[in-house]
Amino acid sequence: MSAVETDRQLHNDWSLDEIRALFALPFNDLLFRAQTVHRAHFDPNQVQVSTLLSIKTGACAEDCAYCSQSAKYDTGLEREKLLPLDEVIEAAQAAKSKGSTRFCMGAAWRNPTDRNLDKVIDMITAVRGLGMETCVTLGMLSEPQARRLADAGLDYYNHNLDTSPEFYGNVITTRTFQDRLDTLKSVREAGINVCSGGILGMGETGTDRARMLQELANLSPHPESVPINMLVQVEGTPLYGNDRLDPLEFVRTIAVARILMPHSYVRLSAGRSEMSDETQALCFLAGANSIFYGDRLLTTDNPDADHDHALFARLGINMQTIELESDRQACCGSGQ
Ligand code: SAM
Ligand code: DTB
Ligand code: SF4
Repeated sequence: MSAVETDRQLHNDWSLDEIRALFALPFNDLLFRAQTVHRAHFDPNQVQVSTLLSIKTGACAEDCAYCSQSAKYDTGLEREKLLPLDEVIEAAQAAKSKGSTRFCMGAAWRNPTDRNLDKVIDMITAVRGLGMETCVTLGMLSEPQARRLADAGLDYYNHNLDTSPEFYGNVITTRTFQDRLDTLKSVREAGINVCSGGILGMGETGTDRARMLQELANLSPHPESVPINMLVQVEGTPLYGNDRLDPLEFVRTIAVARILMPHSYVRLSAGRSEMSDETQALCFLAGANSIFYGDRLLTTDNPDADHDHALFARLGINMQTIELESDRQACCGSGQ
């Protein structure tokens, strides 16, 4: 594929048929194409690493059928109030000392109150002060709240579409797909980088996976970061005991995301603890270039740092250090 052909693909009007045609390619053809797109825009042997911390855990009013933190399901999870600032700083320092460049703070809220937001802003300021990038995921945001986070210097806001608009009602009934798009719009308009993706393995069809990617890829501009999660089945949630998704279908979804959103970081997110090293290697070949790093996600396990170091060494992958905007422009142009 020529560079011109690769660049022509940076658009926001992908049709479902085009996306389904990508999914239908022979596996090797799809991975070759994804890797070609990946190499045109990124160092293929570099992976960005982010560390998660749950800053407020459990007792959430929403009914997301995958989630350990919904008050609607008995998952045995211990609830925790908003963490004190010093505990957050300590966790961020530990993540930084292990090589993480971005610290992502997640709260089990439907939406933050303005008082909660004051406290989260103190956390953002402190973590930035350590020289790390910041990301928060706090649920729905109003426009003024998004502007306050932008003023605090927040780098990324994570808010996932989770699945296709058609399958969405099977997973969440307490907020709509449109609510999610509205939050993403507020985040984008405030000038914060958008992190948005979804979950696979919830019982959705292949068409649902294609539709979810279509919704993400037709956001303009594309989300800077696209987390693709494999469902972590949590006992007590409605999705516990679902049939598992074929790992190769997960790899295909990563590859299609890479082709549709060539400049975005595609994150191999939740589910790595239950994935073989070989499946993860295929995800990197398919164009994933970011992971959550550290032995905990929000409430569930993630591979420990030693395991990830060993895997990266076997694959010859480097962990990305914080990239300066001037380097990015020199390497890859200004993006979209
Ligand atoms: N409460 C906020 C919200 O939902 O917007 C932020 C935290 S929430 C845990 C962030 C995202 O994590 C969800 O949108 C979902 O995509 C992902 N997630 C949560 N539980 C998961 C699970 N069991 N398996 C895979 N992904 C999960
Ligand atoms: C995302 O897409 N995945 C992360 C992050 N954004 C906030 C969360 C994964 C959570 C997995 C289940 C848990 O640990 O509770
Ligand atoms: Fe609450 Fe977020 Fe879990 Fe949904 S995903 S139940 S909003 S913490």
